[in-house]
Parts: sequence; C-alpha cells; structure tokens
Amino acid sequence: MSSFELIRPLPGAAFGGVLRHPGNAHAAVTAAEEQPGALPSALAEASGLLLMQGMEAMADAPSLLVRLSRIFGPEVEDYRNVLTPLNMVHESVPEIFMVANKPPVSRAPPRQPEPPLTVDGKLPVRFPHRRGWHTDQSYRRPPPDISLFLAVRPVPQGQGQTLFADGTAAYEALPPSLKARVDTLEGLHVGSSAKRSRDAVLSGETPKPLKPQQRPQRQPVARVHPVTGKRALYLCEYGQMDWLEGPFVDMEPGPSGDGAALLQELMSHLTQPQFVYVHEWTRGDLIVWDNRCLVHAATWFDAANLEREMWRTTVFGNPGGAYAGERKSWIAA
Ligand SMILES: O=C(O)CCC(=O)C(=O)O
Ligand SMILES: [Fe+2]
Repeated sequence: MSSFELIRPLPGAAFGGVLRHPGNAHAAVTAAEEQPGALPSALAEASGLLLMQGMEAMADAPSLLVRLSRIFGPEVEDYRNVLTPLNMVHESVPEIFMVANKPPVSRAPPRQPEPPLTVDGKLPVRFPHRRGWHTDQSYRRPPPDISLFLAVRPVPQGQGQTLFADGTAAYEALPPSLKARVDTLEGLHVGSSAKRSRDAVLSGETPKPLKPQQRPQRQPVARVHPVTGKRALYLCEYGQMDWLEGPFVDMEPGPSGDGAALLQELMSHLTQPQFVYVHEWTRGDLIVWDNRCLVHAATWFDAANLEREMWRTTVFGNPGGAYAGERKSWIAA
C-alpha cells in the first residue's frame, strides 16, 4: 500500500497535483525512501508539478530536503561547484540554494508588471506582460532535471507567488506547421552574467569575453522527456537566451530579427492562462517541478516591508538521450 495519494490537477489549473503524504516532513521523507519509485511516478503523472504541504519541519532539519531530492534523480547539485556566490548557499548544507531578500542573500524580487493587473483585474501571467519566465539553468548542457522549492518564510498571499506553465500541453496545442518548425529548432541559452540578455544587447553593453564554461548552450526547443517520452516546449525569454547570436540557431539573430519574433510568439503561446498554475505560498509548502517540461516565473512582493525566504535544490543526471555521454559544460575542463 502506498503512503502517498496524488490529487490531480492543482486547484485552478489543468495540470499538476497535490501529493498527500504521511503527516510531517520526517514521516514523508522516510516513506518516500521506503518506496523510491512512488514520488518520481507521481511527478510524471502530474505533468511535472507536485505540491507537498506541511513540510515545515524541514526548516529545522535541512538535510531532509536533500534526502527528499535524492529520490528524484542521480545527482543533487552542490552549489559550491557551480560558481554560485557563496552568500546564496545555505551555510551548512551546500546543496541548498537560498532565494531570500534579507542578508546575506539580499536578492530583490522581480519588478511588478506594467500595468500591475490585467484588464479584467487578474494577476498577469502571459508573456510579455509577465516577464521572467525561465527553466532553471538551461545555460548548461546537460541541463538539470528537477528543482525542489521549500517555503521557509513566504510572504502573505497575493504577492511573491510562483507561476508555472505546462510545456507539454502548450507543445501539443501548437498549430501543426509551428510544431513541425520547432521539432528541429534549437535555442541558444546563456546565463545573465554573460551580458548577452536582450536588455544587455539593446543597451549596447560590450559582451564579456566568456570562459568556456560560460558559453551559450544549444537546447532543443521541443524537448523529449526521458520518462514520459512526450515533447515539451523548452525555452526561456529575454534574460536567459543569447540575444547576440540567438535566440535561435540558424535564424536571424538579435532583438529585432526573425528569431526574436518567433520567440515572442512561442513564449506568449506557452504562458497563456490555460497552461499556467499560480502558486500562493504557505509556510511548509514544498513544490517539486520538472524543468524538462515546465517553465516558471517569480512575482513581485513588497520587499521593503516583508521578508521572504525559500530554499531550492536541483536534481540532475537524467536529461534524456539527446545529451548522452556529454561532459558537463559548466565545469572547467
Ligand atoms: O522565487 C521564486 O518564486 C522562484 C525563484 C526561481 O525561479 C528559482 O529559484 O528557480
Ligand atoms: Fe527558477
């Protein structure tokens, strides 16, 4: 008998699920370790998005988050190995990346969309009204599989949400001609430190000479999921694509090229409200998301008056056959 029950979909969305579990974080992690296939199959069944509630005990026992992460794949990122500034890494558990607005992390929230609400008074989700959509660390090859995100100190509901868009459903809903086009297309992804984002290129910043491990990386736009075999749109937008030579390989580059127009079309298709789930955080919520088939975006919160602290781990090692045998692009040779 499984100790877990998957309730699908997530409220207000067409995908995702709530994973009911035995009580608290200690019991849930122990049960997950006893049935190691249960959580990965629930994740696949829920199209790559799982919510586990009541995990607040992890905040006092951070290694529980790492134990739970190991169930989802072969390797859990040690953030000391990926050139992450150390102020963003948990002081005693280096597998935990801290997303927080208080020192020592001091990361500011994204700006509010302009205007802050849609014409019908809703939270904007669709690109380009909503900015910041991405899939984690797509600037590396092979890219990571899964992220786990724990609300240690969320802000009150109505701000500081995380948005998720279902790349599998969005791919399936593409018109046949566009589907055929993206099936062979590659995107060019790059980290923000390379100064090749759309904003950097538009402001005429001189691109930085790149170390080999910072170079833009090609990724399939229609990525085949190694577990489900389904294709999903795999893309980012202004901040995490290479706007100098990309955003797409073998298309006219730059912010006003044909590639830019296609990216605009694909990202606004992918982030339509029918493909999006908006998560309002409660302390102790843990969300597991599959970066291979979903994109996500953070939203604004009132950082002058509120503190928000979230912990993230990254699981990798099962990127799919297209990456077989590759060495890690982000580690210096
Ligand atoms: O702060 C959030 O809601 C999401 C941050 C994010 O994109 C991440 O940690 O990968
Ligand atoms: Fe992210």
